[in-house]
Amino acid sequence: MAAAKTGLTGLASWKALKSNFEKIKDAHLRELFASDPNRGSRMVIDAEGVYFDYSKHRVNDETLKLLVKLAEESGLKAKIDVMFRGDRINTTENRSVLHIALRTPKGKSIMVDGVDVVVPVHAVLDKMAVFADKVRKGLWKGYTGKTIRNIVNIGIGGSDLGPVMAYEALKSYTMRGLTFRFVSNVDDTDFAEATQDLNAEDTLFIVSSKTFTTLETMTNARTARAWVLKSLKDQAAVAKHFVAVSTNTAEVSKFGIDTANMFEFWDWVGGRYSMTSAIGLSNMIAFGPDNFRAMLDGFHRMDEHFRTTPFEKNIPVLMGLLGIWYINFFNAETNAVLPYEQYLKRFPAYLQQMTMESNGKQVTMEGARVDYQTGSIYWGEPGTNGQHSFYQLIHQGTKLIPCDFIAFAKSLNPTGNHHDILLANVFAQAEALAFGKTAGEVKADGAPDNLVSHKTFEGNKPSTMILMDKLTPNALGMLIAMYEHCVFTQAAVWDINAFDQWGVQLGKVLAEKIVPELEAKEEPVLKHDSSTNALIKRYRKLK
Ligand code: G6Q
Repeated sequence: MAAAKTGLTGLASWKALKSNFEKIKDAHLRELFASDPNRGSRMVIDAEGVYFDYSKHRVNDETLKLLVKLAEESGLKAKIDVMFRGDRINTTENRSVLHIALRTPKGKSIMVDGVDVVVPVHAVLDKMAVFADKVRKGLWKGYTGKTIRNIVNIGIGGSDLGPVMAYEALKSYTMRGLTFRFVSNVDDTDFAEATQDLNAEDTLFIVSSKTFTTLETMTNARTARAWVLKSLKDQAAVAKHFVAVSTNTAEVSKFGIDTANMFEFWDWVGGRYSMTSAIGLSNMIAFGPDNFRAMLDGFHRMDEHFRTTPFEKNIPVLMGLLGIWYINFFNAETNAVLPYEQYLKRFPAYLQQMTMESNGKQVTMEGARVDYQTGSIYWGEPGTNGQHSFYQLIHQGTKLIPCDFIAFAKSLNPTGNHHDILLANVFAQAEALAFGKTAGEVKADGAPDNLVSHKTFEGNKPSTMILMDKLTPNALGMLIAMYEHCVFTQAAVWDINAFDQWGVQLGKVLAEKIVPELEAKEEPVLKHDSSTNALIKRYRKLK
Protein backbone atom coordinates (compact mmCIF):
# COMPACT_ATOMS: atom_id res chain seq x y z
CA MET A 1 0.00 0.00 0.00
CA ALA A 2 1.31 3.43 -0.91
CA ALA A 3 2.32 5.61 2.02
CA ALA A 4 0.33 8.79 2.65
CA LYS A 5 1.80 11.91 1.22
CA THR A 6 1.65 13.22 4.79
CA GLY A 7 -0.74 15.94 3.74
CA LEU A 8 -1.95 16.27 7.30
CA THR A 9 1.29 15.99 9.21
CA GLY A 10 2.92 18.41 6.79
CA LEU A 11 0.43 21.21 7.53
CA ALA A 12 1.78 24.31 9.26
CA SER A 13 -0.91 24.08 11.94
CA TRP A 14 -0.04 20.42 12.63
CA LYS A 15 3.62 21.30 13.14
CA ALA A 16 2.67 24.24 15.34
CA LEU A 17 0.42 21.97 17.38
CA LYS A 18 3.38 19.65 17.91
CA SER A 19 5.39 22.50 19.43
CA ASN A 20 2.39 23.62 21.44
CA PHE A 21 2.01 20.07 22.72
CA GLU A 22 5.63 20.01 23.93
CA LYS A 23 4.94 23.15 25.93
CA ILE A 24 1.61 22.16 27.39
CA LYS A 25 1.83 18.40 27.82
CA ASP A 26 2.99 18.60 31.43
CA ALA A 27 0.90 21.61 32.43
CA HIS A 28 -1.65 20.68 35.08
CA LEU A 29 -5.28 21.75 34.90
CA ARG A 30 -4.75 23.03 38.45
CA GLU A 31 -2.23 25.56 37.08
CA LEU A 32 -4.29 26.39 34.01
CA PHE A 33 -7.27 27.22 36.21
CA ALA A 34 -5.18 29.06 38.80
CA SER A 35 -3.62 31.31 36.18
CA ASP A 36 -6.98 32.25 34.67
CA PRO A 37 -9.81 32.67 37.18
CA ASN A 38 -12.34 33.04 34.33
CA ARG A 39 -11.34 29.88 32.50
CA GLY A 40 -14.45 27.99 33.64
CA SER A 41 -16.83 30.59 32.28
CA ARG A 42 -14.71 31.62 29.31
CA MET A 43 -14.07 28.24 27.72
CA VAL A 44 -17.73 27.50 27.28
CA ILE A 45 -20.13 27.55 24.34
CA ASP A 46 -23.69 28.38 25.28
CA ALA A 47 -25.69 27.81 22.12
CA GLU A 48 -28.98 26.24 21.05
CA GLY A 49 -29.78 25.38 24.66
CA VAL A 50 -26.54 23.43 25.05
CA TYR A 51 -24.02 24.48 27.68
CA PHE A 52 -20.77 23.00 26.37
CA ASP A 53 -17.97 23.41 28.90
CA TYR A 54 -14.54 22.53 27.48
CA SER A 55 -12.51 24.34 30.13
CA LYS A 56 -11.31 21.09 31.72
CA HIS A 57 -9.26 20.19 28.66
CA ARG A 58 -5.48 20.28 28.54
CA VAL A 59 -5.35 23.19 26.16
CA ASN A 60 -4.41 26.84 26.25
CA ASP A 61 -5.66 29.64 24.01
CA GLU A 62 -2.83 28.94 21.58
CA THR A 63 -3.85 25.26 21.30
CA LEU A 64 -7.42 26.21 20.51
CA LYS A 65 -6.34 28.74 17.90
CA LEU A 66 -4.12 26.14 16.25
CA LEU A 67 -6.81 23.47 16.31
CA VAL A 68 -9.17 25.86 14.55
CA LYS A 69 -6.39 26.61 12.07
CA LEU A 70 -5.96 22.88 11.53
CA ALA A 71 -9.64 22.61 10.64
CA GLU A 72 -9.28 25.52 8.24
CA GLU A 73 -6.15 24.13 6.60
CA SER A 74 -7.90 20.77 6.23
CA GLY A 75 -10.63 22.47 4.21
CA LEU A 76 -13.37 21.69 6.74
CA LYS A 77 -15.59 24.60 5.70
CA ALA A 78 -15.58 23.58 2.05
CA LYS A 79 -16.13 19.93 3.01
CA ILE A 80 -19.18 20.86 5.11
CA ASP A 81 -20.63 22.88 2.24
CA VAL A 82 -20.04 20.06 -0.18
CA MET A 83 -21.83 17.55 2.06
CA PHE A 84 -24.82 19.86 2.56
CA ARG A 85 -24.94 20.50 -1.17
CA GLY A 86 -25.32 16.80 -1.92
CA ASP A 87 -22.04 16.08 -3.74
CA ARG A 88 -21.02 12.42 -3.87
CA ILE A 89 -18.53 12.62 -1.01
CA ASN A 90 -18.77 8.91 -0.26
CA THR A 91 -16.44 8.29 -3.16
CA THR A 92 -15.84 4.58 -2.68
CA GLU A 93 -19.57 3.93 -3.03
CA ASN A 94 -20.18 6.88 -5.35
CA ARG A 95 -22.95 8.26 -3.11
CA SER A 96 -24.10 11.55 -1.71
CA VAL A 97 -24.27 11.77 2.07
CA LEU A 98 -27.47 13.54 2.89
CA HIS A 99 -28.80 12.51 6.27
CA ILE A 100 -29.07 16.27 6.86
CA ALA A 101 -31.82 16.31 4.18
CA LEU A 102 -33.92 13.96 6.31
CA ARG A 103 -34.46 16.75 8.80
CA THR A 104 -34.57 19.71 6.45
CA PRO A 105 -37.89 21.54 6.90
CA LYS A 106 -40.55 21.50 4.20
CA GLY A 107 -40.11 24.30 1.71
CA LYS A 108 -36.30 24.27 1.65
CA SER A 109 -34.66 22.37 -1.15
CA ILE A 110 -31.57 20.24 -1.74
CA MET A 111 -31.03 19.26 -5.35
CA VAL A 112 -29.40 15.95 -6.23
CA ASP A 113 -29.16 15.03 -9.91
CA GLY A 114 -31.87 17.55 -10.69
CA VAL A 115 -34.26 16.25 -8.02
CA ASP A 116 -35.22 18.12 -4.87
CA VAL A 117 -34.77 15.38 -2.27
CA VAL A 118 -36.60 17.30 0.45
CA VAL A 119 -39.90 16.64 -1.31
CA PRO A 120 -39.84 12.81 -1.09
CA VAL A 121 -38.43 13.07 2.44
CA HIS A 122 -41.60 14.82 3.58
CA ALA A 123 -43.86 12.57 1.53
CA VAL A 124 -42.44 9.54 3.38
CA LEU A 125 -42.65 11.32 6.74
CA ASP A 126 -46.32 12.06 6.08
CA LYS A 127 -46.97 8.45 5.08
CA MET A 128 -45.21 7.26 8.24
CA ALA A 129 -47.32 9.62 10.33
CA VAL A 130 -50.58 8.30 8.88
CA PHE A 131 -49.50 4.74 9.57
CA ALA A 132 -48.16 5.51 13.06
CA ASP A 133 -51.42 7.25 13.99
CA LYS A 134 -53.42 4.28 12.76
CA VAL A 135 -51.45 1.91 14.96
CA ARG A 136 -51.51 4.29 17.93
CA LYS A 137 -55.27 4.73 17.65
CA GLY A 138 -55.82 0.97 17.45
CA LEU A 139 -57.10 1.20 13.87
CA TRP A 140 -54.51 -1.15 12.38
CA LYS A 141 -55.99 -4.60 12.81
CA GLY A 142 -54.32 -7.95 12.47
CA TYR A 143 -55.53 -10.79 10.25
CA THR A 144 -58.14 -11.97 12.78
CA GLY A 145 -59.41 -8.44 13.41
CA LYS A 146 -57.54 -7.91 16.67
CA THR A 147 -55.96 -4.53 17.35
CA ILE A 148 -52.17 -4.48 17.06
CA ARG A 149 -50.58 -4.09 20.48
CA ASN A 150 -47.01 -5.31 19.93
CA ILE A 151 -44.49 -3.91 17.50
CA VAL A 152 -41.30 -5.83 16.75
CA ASN A 153 -38.58 -4.11 14.73
CA ILE A 154 -36.32 -6.54 12.91
CA GLY A 155 -33.08 -4.96 11.70
CA ILE A 156 -29.38 -4.86 12.53
CA GLY A 157 -26.58 -2.29 12.73
CA GLY A 158 -27.81 1.03 11.44
CA SER A 159 -31.31 -0.41 11.06
CA ASP A 160 -31.46 -1.28 14.76
CA LEU A 161 -29.14 0.73 16.98
CA GLY A 162 -30.74 4.13 16.33
CA PRO A 163 -34.33 2.96 16.86
CA VAL A 164 -33.42 1.03 20.03
CA MET A 165 -31.45 3.94 21.45
CA ALA A 166 -34.16 6.51 20.68
CA TYR A 167 -36.91 4.23 22.01
CA GLU A 168 -35.07 3.94 25.33
CA ALA A 169 -34.07 7.61 25.35
CA LEU A 170 -37.62 8.85 24.82
CA LYS A 171 -39.42 6.11 26.71
CA SER A 172 -41.20 8.59 28.91
CA TYR A 173 -42.85 10.04 25.78
CA THR A 174 -44.00 6.64 24.47
CA MET A 175 -47.46 5.16 24.38
CA ARG A 176 -47.30 2.74 27.27
CA GLY A 177 -50.16 0.56 26.03
CA LEU A 178 -48.03 -0.68 23.16
CA THR A 179 -45.16 -3.12 23.55
CA PHE A 180 -41.97 -2.58 21.54
CA ARG A 181 -39.28 -5.17 20.93
CA PHE A 182 -36.15 -5.07 18.79
CA VAL A 183 -34.66 -8.18 17.23
CA SER A 184 -31.23 -7.82 15.64
CA ASN A 185 -28.94 -10.74 16.40
CA VAL A 186 -29.03 -13.86 14.23
CA ASP A 187 -28.63 -15.76 17.51
CA ASP A 188 -32.01 -17.54 17.76
CA THR A 189 -32.31 -16.50 21.39
CA ASP A 190 -32.90 -12.91 20.33
CA PHE A 191 -36.05 -13.75 18.37
CA ALA A 192 -37.21 -16.35 20.90
CA GLU A 193 -36.97 -13.98 23.87
CA ALA A 194 -38.52 -11.06 22.00
CA THR A 195 -41.60 -13.07 21.06
CA GLN A 196 -41.99 -15.63 23.82
CA ASP A 197 -44.85 -13.75 25.52
CA LEU A 198 -46.46 -12.35 22.35
CA ASN A 199 -49.37 -13.57 20.22
CA ALA A 200 -49.18 -13.41 16.45
CA GLU A 201 -52.75 -12.06 16.31
CA ASP A 202 -51.86 -8.66 17.78
CA THR A 203 -48.21 -8.40 16.72
CA LEU A 204 -46.80 -6.33 13.88
CA PHE A 205 -43.29 -6.85 12.49
CA ILE A 206 -41.39 -3.97 10.91
CA VAL A 207 -38.65 -5.42 8.75
CA SER A 208 -36.09 -2.62 8.56
CA SER A 209 -33.35 -3.16 6.05
CA LYS A 210 -31.93 -0.75 3.52
CA THR A 211 -30.85 -3.57 1.22
CA PHE A 212 -33.41 -6.19 2.28
CA THR A 213 -30.71 -8.81 1.78
CA THR A 214 -28.84 -8.66 5.11
CA LEU A 215 -28.32 -12.23 6.34
CA GLU A 216 -29.27 -11.62 9.98
CA THR A 217 -32.34 -9.52 9.22
CA MET A 218 -33.68 -11.78 6.50
CA THR A 219 -33.11 -14.87 8.64
CA ASN A 220 -35.05 -13.25 11.50
CA ALA A 221 -37.74 -11.97 9.11
CA ARG A 222 -38.29 -15.47 7.67
CA THR A 223 -38.48 -16.90 11.19
CA ALA A 224 -41.02 -14.20 12.07
CA ARG A 225 -43.07 -15.04 8.98
CA ALA A 226 -43.05 -18.74 9.91
CA TRP A 227 -44.02 -17.80 13.50
CA VAL A 228 -47.01 -15.78 12.26
CA LEU A 229 -48.07 -18.44 9.75
CA LYS A 230 -47.81 -21.18 12.36
CA SER A 231 -50.65 -19.62 14.32
CA LEU A 232 -52.61 -17.76 11.62
CA LYS A 233 -52.23 -20.45 8.94
CA ASP A 234 -52.92 -18.24 5.93
CA GLN A 235 -50.37 -16.57 3.66
CA ALA A 236 -52.71 -13.55 3.46
CA ALA A 237 -51.89 -12.83 7.14
CA VAL A 238 -48.39 -11.66 6.12
CA ALA A 239 -49.76 -8.42 4.64
CA LYS A 240 -51.48 -7.54 7.93
CA HIS A 241 -48.58 -8.39 10.21
CA PHE A 242 -45.55 -7.19 8.25
CA VAL A 243 -44.48 -3.81 6.96
CA ALA A 244 -41.09 -2.96 5.50
CA VAL A 245 -38.63 -0.10 5.62
CA SER A 246 -36.24 -0.38 2.71
CA THR A 247 -34.78 0.96 -0.51
CA ASN A 248 -35.39 -2.37 -2.27
CA THR A 249 -38.98 -2.67 -3.54
CA ALA A 250 -38.37 -5.87 -5.50
CA GLU A 251 -37.09 -7.84 -2.49
CA VAL A 252 -39.83 -6.47 -0.22
CA SER A 253 -42.47 -7.64 -2.59
CA LYS A 254 -40.76 -11.03 -3.06
CA PHE A 255 -40.92 -11.50 0.70
CA GLY A 256 -44.71 -11.13 0.56
CA ILE A 257 -45.04 -7.66 2.02
CA ASP A 258 -47.58 -5.41 0.32
CA THR A 259 -45.45 -2.60 -1.18
CA ALA A 260 -48.21 -0.16 -0.18
CA ASN A 261 -46.91 -0.86 3.32
CA MET A 262 -43.32 -0.20 2.44
CA PHE A 263 -41.65 2.96 3.72
CA GLU A 264 -38.94 4.11 1.44
CA PHE A 265 -35.57 5.71 1.90
CA TRP A 266 -32.65 6.37 -0.41
CA ASP A 267 -29.09 5.31 -1.15
CA TRP A 268 -27.82 8.69 0.06
CA VAL A 269 -28.77 7.71 3.63
CA GLY A 270 -25.99 5.70 5.25
CA GLY A 271 -27.13 2.93 7.63
CA ARG A 272 -25.62 4.46 10.76
CA TYR A 273 -27.03 7.86 9.82
CA SER A 274 -30.53 6.57 9.06
CA MET A 275 -32.53 6.92 12.27
CA THR A 276 -34.20 10.10 11.02
CA SER A 277 -35.40 8.27 7.88
CA ALA A 278 -38.20 5.70 7.74
CA ILE A 279 -35.86 3.47 9.76
CA GLY A 280 -37.34 5.43 12.68
CA LEU A 281 -40.85 4.09 11.97
CA SER A 282 -41.00 2.07 15.21
CA ASN A 283 -39.95 5.25 17.05
CA MET A 284 -42.66 7.28 15.40
CA ILE A 285 -45.24 4.72 16.48
CA ALA A 286 -43.79 4.66 19.99
CA PHE A 287 -43.59 8.37 20.73
CA GLY A 288 -45.86 9.77 18.04
CA PRO A 289 -45.41 11.87 14.89
CA ASP A 290 -45.26 15.19 16.79
CA ASN A 291 -42.42 14.05 19.02
CA PHE A 292 -40.66 12.48 16.05
CA ARG A 293 -40.84 15.81 14.21
CA ALA A 294 -39.62 17.64 17.33
CA MET A 295 -36.63 15.28 17.32
CA LEU A 296 -35.99 16.09 13.64
CA ASP A 297 -36.14 19.80 14.49
CA GLY A 298 -33.44 19.22 17.11
CA PHE A 299 -31.25 17.49 14.53
CA HIS A 300 -31.83 20.33 12.08
CA ARG A 301 -31.03 22.95 14.69
CA MET A 302 -27.65 21.33 15.32
CA ASP A 303 -27.09 20.82 11.56
CA GLU A 304 -27.52 24.55 11.09
CA HIS A 305 -25.31 25.38 14.06
CA PHE A 306 -22.62 23.17 12.53
CA ARG A 307 -23.02 24.60 9.05
CA THR A 308 -23.08 28.28 9.96
CA THR A 309 -21.18 28.87 13.21
CA PRO A 310 -17.55 30.02 13.16
CA PHE A 311 -15.32 27.14 14.19
CA GLU A 312 -14.22 28.63 17.52
CA LYS A 313 -17.87 28.72 18.69
CA ASN A 314 -18.99 25.60 16.87
CA ILE A 315 -19.79 22.74 19.28
CA PRO A 316 -19.31 19.70 17.00
CA VAL A 317 -16.21 21.23 15.43
CA LEU A 318 -14.57 21.85 18.80
CA MET A 319 -15.59 18.41 20.01
CA GLY A 320 -13.98 16.83 16.97
CA LEU A 321 -10.82 18.91 17.23
CA LEU A 322 -10.37 18.17 20.92
CA GLY A 323 -10.70 14.48 20.09
CA ILE A 324 -7.92 14.86 17.52
CA TRP A 325 -5.77 16.68 20.06
CA TYR A 326 -5.87 13.69 22.41
CA ILE A 327 -5.69 10.94 19.79
CA ASN A 328 -2.90 12.40 17.67
CA PHE A 329 -0.85 14.31 20.20
CA PHE A 330 -1.44 12.69 23.62
CA ASN A 331 -1.81 9.21 22.03
CA ALA A 332 -5.08 8.61 23.87
CA GLU A 333 -6.84 5.57 22.49
CA THR A 334 -10.34 5.78 23.87
CA ASN A 335 -13.05 8.27 24.70
CA ALA A 336 -15.60 7.59 27.44
CA VAL A 337 -19.19 8.77 27.01
CA LEU A 338 -20.89 9.04 30.36
CA PRO A 339 -24.53 10.12 30.29
CA TYR A 340 -25.95 11.01 33.71
CA GLU A 341 -29.41 10.17 32.44
CA GLN A 342 -30.78 6.67 32.76
CA TYR A 343 -32.85 7.02 29.59
CA LEU A 344 -29.60 7.34 27.62
CA LYS A 345 -28.44 3.88 28.60
CA ARG A 346 -28.15 2.75 24.97
CA PHE A 347 -26.52 5.98 23.80
CA PRO A 348 -22.91 4.76 24.14
CA ALA A 349 -23.73 1.60 22.14
CA TYR A 350 -25.32 3.72 19.43
CA LEU A 351 -22.31 6.04 19.37
CA GLN A 352 -19.93 3.12 19.05
CA GLN A 353 -21.27 2.33 15.61
CA MET A 354 -21.54 5.95 14.53
CA THR A 355 -18.00 6.82 15.56
CA MET A 356 -16.08 3.60 15.01
CA GLU A 357 -17.70 2.35 11.80
CA SER A 358 -17.26 5.87 10.42
CA ASN A 359 -13.74 6.71 11.45
CA GLY A 360 -12.13 3.28 11.85
CA LYS A 361 -10.24 3.75 8.59
CA GLN A 362 -6.58 3.25 7.66
CA VAL A 363 -6.38 4.91 4.27
CA THR A 364 -6.97 8.45 3.06
CA MET A 365 -9.66 9.45 0.57
CA GLU A 366 -7.05 8.76 -2.13
CA GLY A 367 -6.35 5.28 -0.76
CA ALA A 368 -2.91 5.92 0.73
CA ARG A 369 -2.02 4.45 4.16
CA VAL A 370 -2.33 7.15 6.82
CA ASP A 371 0.75 7.93 8.90
CA TYR A 372 -1.24 9.09 11.92
CA GLN A 373 -3.86 7.57 14.20
CA THR A 374 -7.55 7.79 13.26
CA GLY A 375 -10.82 6.87 15.04
CA SER A 376 -10.95 6.71 18.79
CA ILE A 377 -12.57 3.81 20.67
CA TYR A 378 -15.85 5.04 22.16
CA TRP A 379 -17.34 3.35 25.16
CA GLY A 380 -19.34 4.15 28.25
CA GLU A 381 -22.20 3.50 30.65
CA PRO A 382 -24.69 5.74 32.34
CA GLY A 383 -23.65 7.49 35.56
CA THR A 384 -23.65 6.86 38.46
CA ASN A 385 -23.30 3.12 37.78
CA GLY A 386 -19.90 3.51 36.10
CA GLN A 387 -18.53 5.24 39.21
CA HIS A 388 -18.83 1.95 41.07
CA SER A 389 -17.00 0.06 38.39
CA PHE A 390 -14.54 1.37 35.77
CA TYR A 391 -14.06 4.98 36.92
CA GLN A 392 -11.21 3.76 39.14
CA LEU A 393 -9.10 3.25 36.01
CA ILE A 394 -9.94 6.69 34.66
CA HIS A 395 -8.98 8.31 37.98
CA GLN A 396 -5.90 6.34 38.96
CA GLY A 397 -4.96 4.04 36.08
CA THR A 398 -2.08 4.71 33.72
CA LYS A 399 -4.19 5.58 30.67
CA LEU A 400 -5.41 8.95 29.56
CA ILE A 401 -9.14 8.75 28.83
CA PRO A 402 -10.94 11.94 27.85
CA CYS A 403 -14.54 11.82 29.07
CA ASP A 404 -17.76 13.32 27.74
CA PHE A 405 -20.18 13.92 30.60
CA ILE A 406 -23.78 14.46 29.53
CA ALA A 407 -26.32 15.78 32.00
CA PHE A 408 -29.73 17.45 32.11
CA ALA A 409 -30.86 20.07 34.60
CA LYS A 410 -34.32 18.53 34.96
CA SER A 411 -35.37 14.98 35.65
CA LEU A 412 -38.22 13.39 33.74
CA ASN A 413 -39.23 11.56 36.90
CA PRO A 414 -38.55 14.01 39.76
CA THR A 415 -38.46 12.09 43.01
CA GLY A 416 -37.17 13.47 46.30
CA ASN A 417 -33.62 14.73 45.90
CA HIS A 418 -32.43 12.03 43.48
CA HIS A 419 -31.68 14.53 40.75
CA ASP A 420 -29.58 16.83 42.95
CA ILE A 421 -27.57 13.80 44.04
CA LEU A 422 -27.15 12.70 40.41
CA LEU A 423 -25.98 16.12 39.25
CA ALA A 424 -23.72 16.56 42.29
CA ASN A 425 -22.04 13.34 41.20
CA VAL A 426 -21.45 14.32 37.61
CA PHE A 427 -20.00 17.69 38.61
CA ALA A 428 -17.89 16.03 41.30
CA GLN A 429 -16.47 13.46 38.89
CA ALA A 430 -15.36 16.10 36.41
CA GLU A 431 -13.84 18.11 39.26
CA ALA A 432 -12.04 15.12 40.77
CA LEU A 433 -10.68 14.03 37.39
CA ALA A 434 -9.35 17.48 36.59
CA PHE A 435 -7.93 18.57 39.91
CA GLY A 436 -7.26 15.30 41.75
CA LYS A 437 -5.92 15.26 45.27
CA THR A 438 -2.25 15.89 45.99
CA ALA A 439 -0.08 13.84 48.33
CA GLY A 440 0.02 16.90 50.61
CA GLU A 441 -3.76 16.99 50.80
CA VAL A 442 -3.91 13.26 51.44
CA LYS A 443 -1.37 13.61 54.28
CA ALA A 444 -3.23 16.57 55.71
CA ASP A 445 -6.31 14.33 55.87
CA GLY A 446 -4.34 12.08 58.22
CA ALA A 447 -3.55 9.20 55.87
CA PRO A 448 -0.73 6.98 57.18
CA ASP A 449 2.54 7.26 55.17
CA ASN A 450 2.17 3.83 53.56
CA LEU A 451 -1.21 4.81 52.05
CA VAL A 452 -0.38 8.27 50.78
CA SER A 453 0.55 7.24 47.22
CA HIS A 454 -2.44 4.90 47.04
CA LYS A 455 -4.80 7.68 48.01
CA THR A 456 -3.28 10.35 45.80
CA PHE A 457 -5.18 11.41 42.68
CA GLU A 458 -2.90 12.87 40.04
CA GLY A 459 -5.78 14.67 38.36
CA ASN A 460 -5.22 16.39 35.02
CA LYS A 461 -7.74 14.04 33.39
CA PRO A 462 -9.64 15.95 30.71
CA SER A 463 -13.39 16.05 30.29
CA THR A 464 -16.18 17.90 28.50
CA MET A 465 -19.43 18.72 30.28
CA ILE A 466 -22.51 18.83 28.09
CA LEU A 467 -25.36 20.26 30.14
CA MET A 468 -28.85 20.65 28.72
CA ASP A 469 -32.21 21.54 30.22
CA LYS A 470 -34.20 18.34 29.87
CA LEU A 471 -34.14 15.19 27.77
CA THR A 472 -36.80 16.12 25.23
CA PRO A 473 -37.13 14.76 21.67
CA ASN A 474 -35.60 18.05 20.49
CA ALA A 475 -32.64 17.75 22.88
CA LEU A 476 -32.02 14.16 21.80
CA GLY A 477 -31.92 15.22 18.15
CA MET A 478 -29.39 17.94 18.93
CA LEU A 479 -27.20 15.60 20.94
CA ILE A 480 -27.06 12.96 18.21
CA ALA A 481 -26.38 15.49 15.44
CA MET A 482 -23.62 16.97 17.60
CA TYR A 483 -21.79 13.63 17.56
CA GLU A 484 -22.52 13.03 13.86
CA HIS A 485 -20.82 16.29 12.99
CA CYS A 486 -17.99 15.70 15.45
CA VAL A 487 -17.29 12.51 13.50
CA PHE A 488 -17.48 14.45 10.22
CA THR A 489 -15.03 17.06 11.52
CA GLN A 490 -12.50 14.41 12.47
CA ALA A 491 -12.85 12.58 9.16
CA ALA A 492 -12.35 15.86 7.31
CA VAL A 493 -9.10 16.54 9.16
CA TRP A 494 -7.86 12.95 8.85
CA ASP A 495 -8.82 12.96 5.16
CA ILE A 496 -10.70 9.65 5.47
CA ASN A 497 -14.08 8.47 4.20
CA ALA A 498 -16.46 8.40 7.19
CA PHE A 499 -19.29 6.99 5.13
CA ASP A 500 -18.19 3.61 3.81
CA GLN A 501 -17.59 0.41 5.84
CA TRP A 502 -15.57 -2.01 3.76
CA GLY A 503 -14.14 -3.48 6.95
CA VAL A 504 -17.34 -5.39 7.65
CA GLN A 505 -17.24 -7.31 4.34
CA LEU A 506 -14.57 -9.97 4.78
CA GLY A 507 -16.10 -11.65 7.83
CA LYS A 508 -19.51 -11.70 6.10
CA VAL A 509 -18.09 -13.42 3.01
CA LEU A 510 -16.20 -15.99 5.07
CA ALA A 511 -19.30 -16.76 7.18
CA GLU A 512 -21.31 -17.45 4.05
CA LYS A 513 -18.66 -19.97 3.03
CA ILE A 514 -18.62 -21.64 6.44
CA VAL A 515 -22.41 -22.06 6.83
CA PRO A 516 -22.65 -24.92 4.28
CA GLU A 517 -19.58 -26.55 5.84
CA LEU A 518 -21.36 -26.63 9.20
CA GLU A 519 -24.55 -27.99 7.67
CA ALA A 520 -23.17 -30.55 5.17
CA LYS A 521 -24.32 -34.15 5.71
CA GLU A 522 -21.00 -35.55 4.51
CA GLU A 523 -17.74 -34.52 6.19
CA PRO A 524 -16.67 -31.48 4.11
CA VAL A 525 -13.19 -30.96 2.69
CA LEU A 526 -11.96 -27.96 4.69
CA LYS A 527 -9.48 -25.56 3.19
CA HIS A 528 -9.19 -22.94 5.92
CA ASP A 529 -6.24 -22.46 8.27
CA SER A 530 -5.66 -25.28 10.78
CA SER A 531 -7.38 -23.42 13.63
CA THR A 532 -10.58 -22.66 11.66
CA ASN A 533 -10.62 -26.24 10.29
CA ALA A 534 -10.36 -27.68 13.80
CA LEU A 535 -13.09 -25.40 15.14
CA ILE A 536 -15.47 -26.41 12.34
CA LYS A 537 -14.75 -30.10 12.98
CA ARG A 538 -15.27 -29.69 16.73
CA TYR A 539 -18.57 -27.86 16.23
CA ARG A 540 -19.84 -30.50 13.81
CA LYS A 541 -19.08 -33.16 16.41
CA LEU A 542 -20.73 -31.26 19.25
CA LYS A 543 -23.86 -29.99 17.53
C1 G6Q B 1 -24.19 1.15 8.74
C2 G6Q B 1 -23.90 -0.10 8.09
C3 G6Q B 1 -24.62 -1.30 8.68
C4 G6Q B 1 -26.03 -1.52 8.16
C5 G6Q B 1 -26.46 -2.94 8.50
C6 G6Q B 1 -27.87 -3.24 8.09
O1 G6Q B 1 -23.77 2.22 8.39
O2 G6Q B 1 -24.07 0.03 6.74
O3 G6Q B 1 -24.64 -1.30 10.07
O4 G6Q B 1 -26.90 -0.58 8.67
O5 G6Q B 1 -25.58 -3.85 7.92
O6 G6Q B 1 -28.01 -3.12 6.71
P1 G6Q B 1 -29.42 -3.19 6.05
O7 G6Q B 1 -30.22 -2.02 6.54
O8 G6Q B 1 -29.19 -3.14 4.58
O9 G6Q B 1 -30.06 -4.47 6.48
